[in-house]
Amino acid sequence: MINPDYFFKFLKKNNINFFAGVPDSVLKNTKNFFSTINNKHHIITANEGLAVSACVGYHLSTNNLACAYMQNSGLGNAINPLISISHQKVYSIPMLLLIGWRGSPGIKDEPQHMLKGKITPNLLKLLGIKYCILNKNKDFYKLKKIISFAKRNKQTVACLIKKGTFESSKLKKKENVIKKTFIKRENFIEEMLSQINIKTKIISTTGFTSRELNQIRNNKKIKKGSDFYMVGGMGHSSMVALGASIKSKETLICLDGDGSFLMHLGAIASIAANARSNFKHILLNNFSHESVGGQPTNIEKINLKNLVKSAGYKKFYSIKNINETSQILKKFIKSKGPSFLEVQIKPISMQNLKRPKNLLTIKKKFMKSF
Ligand SMILES: Cc1ncc(C[n+]2csc(CCOP(=O)(O)OP(=O)(O)O)c2C)c(N)n1
Repeated sequence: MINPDYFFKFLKKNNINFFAGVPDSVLKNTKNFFSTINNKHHIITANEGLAVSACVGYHLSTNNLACAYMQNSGLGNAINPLISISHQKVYSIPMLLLIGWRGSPGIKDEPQHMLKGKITPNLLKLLGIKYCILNKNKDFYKLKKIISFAKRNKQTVACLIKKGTFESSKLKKKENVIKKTFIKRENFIEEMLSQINIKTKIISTTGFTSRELNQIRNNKKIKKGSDFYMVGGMGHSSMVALGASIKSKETLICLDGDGSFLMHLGAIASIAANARSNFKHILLNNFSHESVGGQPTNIEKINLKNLVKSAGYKKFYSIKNINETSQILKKFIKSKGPSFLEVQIKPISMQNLKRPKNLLTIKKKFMKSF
């Protein structure tokens, strides 16, 4: 195992002092370090492409090498700036990618990670990005070598980290001041399932939301409505919901998370311009990336009502307390959409959460419901 505090000391010694990225469960033990440095040295970005861009800009103004961190599923989001801005055949910008390697060969993982895990090294090769795998302390010399290569040749390089590589940090985490919230996601989901119509379709986002929806449905044997769990494709559930709502007469609910919502925020313009009255967007807002460690999403300062109303959503609702949940939810479900409901939830999830299994069966059942 590798001590993450030592890892960052090593990067500092190599003059890497600026970080931008999207949190990831494999890199979760880096969060104490990031919580201790200020925002001149660290930016949590909405998606991984934006992390690469921030590192490009940092290099332009300092001539220093920065580090963009991400899960390998986010490498897809990063490909455009990696090819079209920083690549050696374009602007040749040196940078270190720190990549959490879900689905790495030989390690059991979820279906949505297995293929990306397998092709990650080949993707890097195709992108012309030299990489090393950091497994044990002995591997630091490889990291040193590729960082020197990056500096010398003005190229992007990558360091792959497998699940379980980083041990706990000894640094004291600086707590983020996250807004006080009162509703548990599981309680809201239960209330929602009790209020929906039998034909309602729910498309739920990546992380704990889909897992809780699936678990509550199974535990309570709720047959009303049909679910499509977006176990991967973070940030895409609202557009999948829009696509599914266009030809349907039934209510379509997108159950989104704040990190996912921000990842492809541009979707709200397409939704507002194209969605019909059956489109209902729920944002389960815990102000954090709870599923991967609770890092802040930076959504706090956004006035969500102004944001979605100015985009063109017809209605906006907000639930902040348990005792107003049932009534506001009723109004929201009845409303003529596209409508938006923000539910401020606690960053606490159900115990012993399982994962949706048999994805093809889930898809088949969902398609049959139309
Ligand atoms: C493209 C991509 N980047 C990063 C991740 C890792 N990831 C999984 S869940 C998650 C957090 C999602 O945050 P949010 O939507 O607010 O939901 P919460 O976890 O708070 O319920 C992240 C970053 C991913 N799955 N895909």
